[in-house]
Amino acid sequence: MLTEKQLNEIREHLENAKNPLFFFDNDVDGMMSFVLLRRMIGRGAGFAIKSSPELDKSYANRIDEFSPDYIFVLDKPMISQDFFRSAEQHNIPIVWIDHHDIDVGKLGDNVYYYNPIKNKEKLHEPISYIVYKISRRKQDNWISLAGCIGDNFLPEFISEVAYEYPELLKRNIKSAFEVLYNSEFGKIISIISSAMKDRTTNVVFLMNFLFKVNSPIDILTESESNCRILDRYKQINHTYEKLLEKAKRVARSSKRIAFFQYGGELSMSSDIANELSYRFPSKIIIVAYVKGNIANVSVRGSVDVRKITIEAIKQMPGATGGGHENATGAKMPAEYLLKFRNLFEEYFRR
Ligand SMILES: [Mn+2]
Repeated sequence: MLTEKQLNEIREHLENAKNPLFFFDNDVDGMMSFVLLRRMIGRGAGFAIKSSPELDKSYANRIDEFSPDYIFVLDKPMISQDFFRSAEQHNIPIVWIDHHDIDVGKLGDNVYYYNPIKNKEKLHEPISYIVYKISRRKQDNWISLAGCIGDNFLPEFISEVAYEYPELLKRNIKSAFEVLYNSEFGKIISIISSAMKDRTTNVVFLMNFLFKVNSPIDILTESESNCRILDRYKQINHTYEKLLEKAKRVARSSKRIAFFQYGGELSMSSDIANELSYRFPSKIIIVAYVKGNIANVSVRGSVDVRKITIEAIKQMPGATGGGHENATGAKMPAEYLLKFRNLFEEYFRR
């Protein structure tokens, strides 16, 4: 966690900022982090960053467009040199709050970098957790919770939210996945996530809705103000449920390794892989989304799957990948997919 001193510094930056510009990671944790700060100070525009892993120079145009006096970057591990240069030229401080374990190198005098992993206790709480400790707005605890669950993290204040909304959350929930797949509250994360994959105008609509919304129930209950968001969710969720059914059938009939491949317009491999790993905890899950001759693969397992993922991509020209011990991702020419699968089969037969 950040220290109280660091939290105070960030509060001070936020107070000083009269016209802040926010950039945040394109996921639920990133979005909720921005929403929490926006609700706290009531000003500032925000953009989800779609370039990965870096906040790239295309976003520097936003600096000219908005002439901010402060830039806040949330949940993003890297910022391009062009972006830094543009902020420096305009003399704009950058407050950068991240939780990825990465070496950012030497930063300019105008950059204030905060990362809990650099502190004594090397924890990497989601940014929406940290930002909630900054805003201290109790009424927003559920917004922070949604961001945390999106990052597979169970915060201690879940009991408060469960107490306030017993119809959405049971007491004694044991894991973030349990919230996601086994509670009404979990739907909120899927709703936000699917809305973020929508056209820009609809993402703006979502943000404006979240600036004002009073309770999680207002997200889940269909009304004039959120029907656009819920329609999108229903459409994506329909596709998701159909794919998941197929994937579950595959997982049920497979031994150690469940391999599921699909195509179509929407990439959902990490979502499907996560849910399969929750429903089949003893199996190693490989989900591949194939489009044209590229395969996007998500791997999950309760054993170390990173080692074999990295070993495998080394044998495949043009493949990239990596991640955490129990969750990895890889991108490869589709022709290697069978080889990738076979390497896992062989490795875990040993
Ligand atoms: Mn993120």
